Amino acid sequence: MPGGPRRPLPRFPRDFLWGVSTSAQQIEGAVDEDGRGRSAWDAFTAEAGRIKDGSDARVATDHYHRYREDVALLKELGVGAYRFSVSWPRVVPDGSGPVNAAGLDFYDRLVDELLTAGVKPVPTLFHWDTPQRLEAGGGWLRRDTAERFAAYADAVAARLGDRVDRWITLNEPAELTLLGYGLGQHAPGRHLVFDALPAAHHQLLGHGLAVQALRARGATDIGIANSHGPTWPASESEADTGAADLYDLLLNRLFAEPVLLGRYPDEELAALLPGPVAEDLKTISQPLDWYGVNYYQPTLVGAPDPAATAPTDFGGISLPPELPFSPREIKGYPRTDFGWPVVPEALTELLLSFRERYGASLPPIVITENGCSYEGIEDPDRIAFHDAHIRALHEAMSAGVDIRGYFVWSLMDNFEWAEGYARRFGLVHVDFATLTRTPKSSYHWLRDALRDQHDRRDRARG
Ligand code: GBH
Repeated sequence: MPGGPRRPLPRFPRDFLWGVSTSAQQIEGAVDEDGRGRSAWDAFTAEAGRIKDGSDARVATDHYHRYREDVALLKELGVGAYRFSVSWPRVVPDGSGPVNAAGLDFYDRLVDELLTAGVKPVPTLFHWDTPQRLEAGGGWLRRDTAERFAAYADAVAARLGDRVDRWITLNEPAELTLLGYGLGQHAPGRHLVFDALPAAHHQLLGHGLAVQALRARGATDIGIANSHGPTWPASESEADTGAADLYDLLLNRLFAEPVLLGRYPDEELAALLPGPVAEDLKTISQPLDWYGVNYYQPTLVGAPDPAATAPTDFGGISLPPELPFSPREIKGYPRTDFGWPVVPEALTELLLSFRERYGASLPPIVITENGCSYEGIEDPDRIAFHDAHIRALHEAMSAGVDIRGYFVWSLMDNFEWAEGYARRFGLVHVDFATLTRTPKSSYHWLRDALRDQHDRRDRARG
């Protein structure tokens, strides 16, 4: 496909929302400016050996100072929406207590700049940057963090709610629970394995309380961004299908079902969770206006090797041998530079399975992230990746799944968490020495594809 002529994308509905995504900790930099408090990631990156290239996010892409240039790139790209995240410690430096007006000023300027450019702002209230003050006291392992999160959500909505109508509460609570509290690969670097589960419940509770806070401020268009992918059993054996079911339960159903169905997928598991869980589930399951899915790849899962004693590397993540499942390499598909398999048809499979699993309880879906890491400003593989995934999504729509938007991760290369700056997911290249932005071929491809959607629509209207 790279290099050759490309078939035009299928036609999408007029109001289908095309966008790109970023997150505060990954792009903003300016971590000490205008009264921002420290985040758990600031603390984590300061610990030796946590980040593969030894880097930190003190400057990142310097978006805090260069947001005008970045909004100009969004405008030229022609996307209808921009998903960014608000930094909790920038707005409430200690996580609770006084609101930092200067921190809110930044998002105020950003939102105005976006609206002037004709791009819809879609803020995410939390993308993993817990205020360090709260983290030091236990972070999401504590119930009151959920209440503090809702108070922060209220402060953001009070300031931006006159111009923002679409909100996202949380980004991928599954990843923060697993990687941050379970396996210690992300901030806060805790290695609690199954004792990390309270962090999942408290994030979900925080989501529900934030929905209430946003609605009380008049918001009418609220979703969550959960990470999901199909789980494939390594074989038909009982051991492998059992391990795959457990993986699916922990990474997919544990986060979808409380939100969509108002229950946990497993009673034994629910019994491990702290607090008045049944009561909390009512808060967690308030109807959403849409459901955000971050999709990257399917996972092939088998039973653990009983002889294994050393951790195994899996897509950059080190998995301890004591886990009751073991992800396996998916063969027969191309891979990104990160080593992740490229399986667009698994996106169709995922979307169809969501409709099957959740039926009438499923609100319209928005793909809030999909992306890949490749080197280079000439990036035909990234073009092929998005082209194929957009077609896969369209296929699910043709089969009747209600999907309302597609957001590319990411607008620009950025701080890729434990990988540092080594993995590049951007449509725009960032030279981290000079902070120069250069649109990649994929940026031009998406711009042309979006123009083509508009042109065909205009022609159709005659
Ligand atoms: C997202 O998480 C984050 O929201 C975003 O901040 C981040 O920058 C972006 O993705 C890119 O990483 O070994 O082949 O099974 C992504 C969640 C979970 C996706 C682990 C990849 C493992 C790949 N990721 N998964 S594989």
